[in-house]
Amino acid sequence: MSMYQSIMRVIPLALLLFIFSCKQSNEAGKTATQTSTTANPDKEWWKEAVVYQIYPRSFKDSNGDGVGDLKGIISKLDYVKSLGVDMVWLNPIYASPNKDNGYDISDYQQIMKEFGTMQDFDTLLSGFHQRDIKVFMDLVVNHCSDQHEWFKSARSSRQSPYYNYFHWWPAEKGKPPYRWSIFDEKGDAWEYNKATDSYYLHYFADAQPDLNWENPALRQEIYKMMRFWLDKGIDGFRLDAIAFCSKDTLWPPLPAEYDGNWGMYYASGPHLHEYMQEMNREVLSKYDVATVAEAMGDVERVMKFVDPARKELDMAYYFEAIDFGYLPKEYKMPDPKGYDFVKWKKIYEKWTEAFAKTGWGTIYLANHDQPRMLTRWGNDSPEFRDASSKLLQTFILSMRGTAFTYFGDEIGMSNIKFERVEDYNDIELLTNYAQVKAKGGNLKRFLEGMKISSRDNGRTPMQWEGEPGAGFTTGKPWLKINPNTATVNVESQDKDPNSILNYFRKMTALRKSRPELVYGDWDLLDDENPSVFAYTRSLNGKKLLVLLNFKAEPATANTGLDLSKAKLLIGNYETPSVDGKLRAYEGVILEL
Ligand code: TEU
Ligand code: CA
Repeated sequence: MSMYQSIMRVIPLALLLFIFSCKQSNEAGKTATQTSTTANPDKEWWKEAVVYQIYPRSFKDSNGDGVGDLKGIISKLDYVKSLGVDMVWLNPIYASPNKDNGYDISDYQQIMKEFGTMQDFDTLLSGFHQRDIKVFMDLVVNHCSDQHEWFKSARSSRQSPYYNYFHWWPAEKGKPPYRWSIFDEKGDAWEYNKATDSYYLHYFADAQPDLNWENPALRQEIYKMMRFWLDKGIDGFRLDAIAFCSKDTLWPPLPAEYDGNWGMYYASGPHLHEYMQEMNREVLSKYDVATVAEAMGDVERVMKFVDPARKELDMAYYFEAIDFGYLPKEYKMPDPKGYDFVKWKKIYEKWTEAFAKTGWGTIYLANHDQPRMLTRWGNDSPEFRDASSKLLQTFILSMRGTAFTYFGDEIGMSNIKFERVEDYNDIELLTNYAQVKAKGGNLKRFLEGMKISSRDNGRTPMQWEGEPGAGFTTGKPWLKINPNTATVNVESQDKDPNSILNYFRKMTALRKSRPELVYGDWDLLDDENPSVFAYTRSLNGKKLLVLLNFKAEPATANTGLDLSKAKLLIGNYETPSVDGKLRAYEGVILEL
């Protein structure tokens, strides 16, 4: 059959489906008006997708050098498929000196040597596609590496054609106006460069010079590079730190109103959204792909990226919930009193309602910048590892927004909790450690806090098997493996029908089979309950009730709903509760 013939066969079917789905969503519209979050979004594959994030350095090492690689991922394609996920987000795999593990790119069109070759990449991409799994790449274009050819040339002379690919402050004008840096020991985002007698800007480490988006030639280079990957057939991008890309190049003094919250100022660049619209017009709109923005900022700022009328990006992830519960003005220091659960729920309520009106959000409890979700939001003691891991999965996969799962969370991996600073690799941790040290601060207290919050907790290698190399490597792993791999690993959980892993698989299947969990209205119930997160998901006259006890003591959900005829869809205990009385970390989804 020719391409033309097969298209002609598919069109009538597609039309029928289209008419049917319009009818359905009209009906959805009718029920939706009864509730506060009027959810009647257009259907899109990326709204329905369950995303699995792979940190390639830590997933699977194929050649014994202790570093995960593309061939390693290729050997686990069937495993990824078995999870029931639809999309994979790969952290950066481009050439990089790895000052920030791939977030410092020296060549956007080459694969990092340790990870493999472009041929490996092509095999990986087609392997995922054969299994109906889409692939998102990380697009890191707020900055590159100081080893990128552009920067090497730029820093050699003010006459370099690449000089204006970066931001410079000429030394003859004196010291540059203060800019805060996230990964700089002195906290200073300007670094002096002798050959040009000028300072370059780096919001992150000095090895990560910021690219000058105000320069149209630079933007065209980026678009060209994006087309290179899109033409290979990738399915979308996660846009790293994208909110920071536009800068006010008059470099006014940092506005006092943002004191201590410079990130919010950085996320307010004057031409940010013009650039997003240009990128959409010139690149993204020409492909059937989706995007997710790492969007710093408040609701108003974040919505601008995803309001479909603006034609920018598709989904955003926000930070307010994930950064909750730390002491103010300190780097990720957990509040010893714990976090205010009722307030945390209200943060989700605020964002979920905002995304019900405009655009589309994401739900995640961990990623490569976060500790393990089990330790931070659940309970990693042996007694509660199982129940609380399953509880958190139930949460992610029943909230409204595209669900993101971080590799290893499907088996309940937990923080490694390093004792010594020498065990850490992460530039963010090492920078903050140096800052505390320089100020004569309490290093012991700092390291205690980091056992809960540091990024390396989420970067230890995947636990495939019980033996010391965890089935991850036959060599010395680049970051220590959590010794609990002896009991927490894929091999043993795969065989156990009641394992965390198999619960995850049931949960992804449930999300697929119940459109309420994707498109349904979301309503928070029993708002002030200090233990239970309770909400409904309703669509087309059907209503699901999700009850999640986030605490180690039993708790009762007072939703006011009649549960007498409730039907159990899933629960994380062997005999799940159907009456609203929940055991420690118990979670259930009921159909009303
Ligand atoms: O993170 C952006 C960012 O602003 C980080 O400061 C992040 O919020 C922080 O690490 C949380 O602890 C992105 C990437 O996700 C991160 O891995 C990179 O290090 C960073 O950009 C620089 O590229
Ligand atoms: Ca390797």
